[in-house]
Amino acid sequence: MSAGVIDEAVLDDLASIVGPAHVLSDPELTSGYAVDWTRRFAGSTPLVIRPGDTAETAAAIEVLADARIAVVPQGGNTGLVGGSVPLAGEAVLSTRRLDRCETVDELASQVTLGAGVTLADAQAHVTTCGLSIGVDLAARDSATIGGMVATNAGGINVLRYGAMRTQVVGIEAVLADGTIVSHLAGLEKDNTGYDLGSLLAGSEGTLGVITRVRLRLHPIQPERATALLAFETTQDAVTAAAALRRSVGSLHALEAVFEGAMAVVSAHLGVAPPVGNLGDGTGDAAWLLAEAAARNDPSDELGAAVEELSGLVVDAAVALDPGARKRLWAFRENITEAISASGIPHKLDVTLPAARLAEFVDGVPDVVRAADRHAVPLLFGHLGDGNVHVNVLGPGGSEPAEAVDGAVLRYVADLGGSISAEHGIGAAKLSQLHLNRTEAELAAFGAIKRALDPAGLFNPNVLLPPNA
Ligand code: FAD
Ligand code: 2HG
Ligand code: ZN
Repeated sequence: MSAGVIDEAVLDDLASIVGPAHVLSDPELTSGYAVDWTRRFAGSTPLVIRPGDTAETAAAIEVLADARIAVVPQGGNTGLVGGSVPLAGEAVLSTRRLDRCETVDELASQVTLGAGVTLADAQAHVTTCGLSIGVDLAARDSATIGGMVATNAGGINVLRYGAMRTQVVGIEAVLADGTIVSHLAGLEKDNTGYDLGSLLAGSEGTLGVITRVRLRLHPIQPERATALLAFETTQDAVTAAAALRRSVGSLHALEAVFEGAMAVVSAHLGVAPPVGNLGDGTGDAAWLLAEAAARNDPSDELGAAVEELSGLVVDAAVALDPGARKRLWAFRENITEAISASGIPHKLDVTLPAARLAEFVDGVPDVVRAADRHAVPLLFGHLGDGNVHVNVLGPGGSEPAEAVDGAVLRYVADLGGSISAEHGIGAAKLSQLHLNRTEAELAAFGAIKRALDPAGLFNPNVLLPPNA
């Protein structure tokens, strides 16, 4: 089912649909579509198709379906689980030309966007109406709205607005036989059967190509206060995070950086954190980055809550103006880039129940080292959501042993957590999905997949184990 050598007639048909400039087969032009952001996942493709609208997408998918050519939908290619690249010679359908931002519906506080619109462009588009997209993440300049729905992306504001699925009030998609399903009215109350938007959210390109999305928007909270808080132990940081969630009504983000990751990002930035004791990267120090956002200045509310933490916090730096806030955020937002500059990590993106969070953070380094004694775990994440990013590097920036992934994910499952908090399953965690999903659930997933994609042409090596 991989594309292999493509028949000339298929190429001609595709060129007549999307235009010859948007059917790429020269390896010099296609190779960038075949390697993921982390460089861990790389394949090859004989064909990249770049449709300009939904009708072109549908016609192109119909041609691929007739020729039984498997296809990987790709947006910004910032996914971190190997789901966006052709690992078995599939064709790639790039959504980047589906980049139309429709007029903001100010009465409904909603907007319909092409799947290929980047988050940054979407945000800029709705900001002019005093509104914002509820999901924000550091890959905003490249990640697309379609990709974010397909992965049910999380990011830094989930504790306030929920993840991407929560934002979706309408969807348009092309199914495996080229059928277009479109339900974009955006009615807040609409109980007319199955919710295809919810189903496609988190489907990772396995059920359809999302072409347009209608999102619910949120009033901009223009006044911001940001605090970087330093702690001596994980438990202190976890206890403080729970207290901030309870006491700060305007809490907008609550992120954590643990010592190893802080050491890497500080070295990358060439700046020491303004508070806390950064050791050699192997100690228990922890930092929380808390941001409050409201219509009126939330600094008193955040400041009072931080005062209440006096027994736990070692030191605190508070920033109010955009420049100072950006300098604090740099210690969190640049971690992924800093790690990538040091090597090719294995990325394990997990959620723990609140009661097991500190135990996990303190216990996981031993679990990693038991699987690969040279491996280095680097931890950070969206602590307000119980979401820890465990990045693991091998010696000299090499990849760690594969056994690390299974060991960490089994540990997560044993503690009652999820093996994927926000990045998805992709190709990276497919063989571990059974840790969180029962046989009955996997069978139901398989039945849905076969109903919507009977020939198994959409992203065949992603999310679902082969026997599901
Ligand atoms: P891609 O990488 O192109 O694709 C991802 C998956 O979606 C693939 O399985 C692909 O087949 C499928 N897909 C893409 N577009 C479509 C479509 N239109 N229809 C159907 N399927 C489609 N993620 C978070 O959740 N939270 C974060 O905080 C976060 N921060 C990040 C920071 C950095 C620096 C980087 C590099 C990544 C980060 N990510 C984060 C991961 C990534 O940005 C998200 O997964 C994002 O949603 C992917 O969007 P994309 O357009 O790049 O999708
Ligand atoms: C983040 O929260 C992203 O910064 C990326 O989800 C996490 O690099 C990672 O593992
Ligand atoms: Zn994240």
